[in-house]
Amino acid sequence: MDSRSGQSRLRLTPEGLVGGPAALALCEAGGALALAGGPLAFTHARLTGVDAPDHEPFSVSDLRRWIAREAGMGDDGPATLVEAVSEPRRDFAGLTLAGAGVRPRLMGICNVTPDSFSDGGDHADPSAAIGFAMTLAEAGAEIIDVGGESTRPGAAPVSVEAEIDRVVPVVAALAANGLTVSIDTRRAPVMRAAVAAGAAIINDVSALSDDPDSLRVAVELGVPVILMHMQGTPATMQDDPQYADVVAEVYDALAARMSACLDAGIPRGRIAIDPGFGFGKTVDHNVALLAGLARFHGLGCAVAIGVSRKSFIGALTGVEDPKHRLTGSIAAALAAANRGAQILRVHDVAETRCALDIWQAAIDLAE
Ligand code: 7PJ
Repeated sequence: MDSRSGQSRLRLTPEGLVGGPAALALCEAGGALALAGGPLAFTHARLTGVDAPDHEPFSVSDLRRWIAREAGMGDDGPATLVEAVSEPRRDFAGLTLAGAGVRPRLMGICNVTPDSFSDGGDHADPSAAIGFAMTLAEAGAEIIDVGGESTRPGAAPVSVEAEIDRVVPVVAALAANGLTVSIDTRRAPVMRAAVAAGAAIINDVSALSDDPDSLRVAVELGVPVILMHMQGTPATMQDDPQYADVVAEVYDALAARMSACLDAGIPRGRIAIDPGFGFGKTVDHNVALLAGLARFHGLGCAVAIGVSRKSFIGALTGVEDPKHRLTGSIAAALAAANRGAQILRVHDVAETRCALDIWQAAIDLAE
């Protein structure tokens, strides 16, 4: 099995993350390895899994020695895993994701729904949604994520036709204005209609598994995909989510979806993964995923996250109204940036961009 598709039993969590000139100097001196091609690098790694040696955490020099010792293991060995964590990510829908001076890309949320959990009904008609999305782009969103179906528990079902009618005029107008649009849908006919209207990315909260046609259609459409993890279905996913080890299980589930995509013909460079905050997860599960986010770079592709205004932010901060969860959402976005996430899906684009401006300035100046 190819450990880069995550099927190996080895897991590596980068630790000792540094950025900016310090990262470059440490990489040059051999004391750090680039994380997904930078801008961050890691000086240590925690290894888990049955094949992992028992002394940890490893320094990068320890890792090199171990790689040399296990050189015969082929794709199941540490060399392949370390390369997956470290090698530069490809451009995603024309966006550079790796290298010195690069920072996480902002994906602004534009729900064309009457009932999404934090902005339902705010811009349910196409012209309001188009105007809103244009303001997101001006504020710094490099991707606009257009969705026509609420996945919140208890949301009213929407027909495929209604979903297409909601999203297509918005996608078409935004694409005609030169914006990079992702279509947030689980349905193959919506993917097809949205890409025909100019969408450049498919963002599927079921990781191309809900609709039996979706994987085939995504291959045929040839656009990049975001594979998000969900336990259960939107209607019941929050009833009693269970994991023995949430980071390992979400990683394995995403690795399996990634293998399915690779086998079907979607190249790794056209895939991003997303642990799916709030989708069949308790507060503790979400926190563990945020803390352990760096491990997902072992899948060898871009990491996207959506934490904006979610209920675990409300639970951790005591802020009940989703629209008032900005501060917690920004802190969570920065925590993800500090772990090398390349795409941040957010409601509050202008505010998150300001936070990233400071994050980047602090990193680039760090000695
Ligand atoms: C996510 C999403 C997420 C990705 C939604 C909400 C619920 N797509 N679509 N990641 N969440 N990739 O906006 O809170 O976390 S819908």
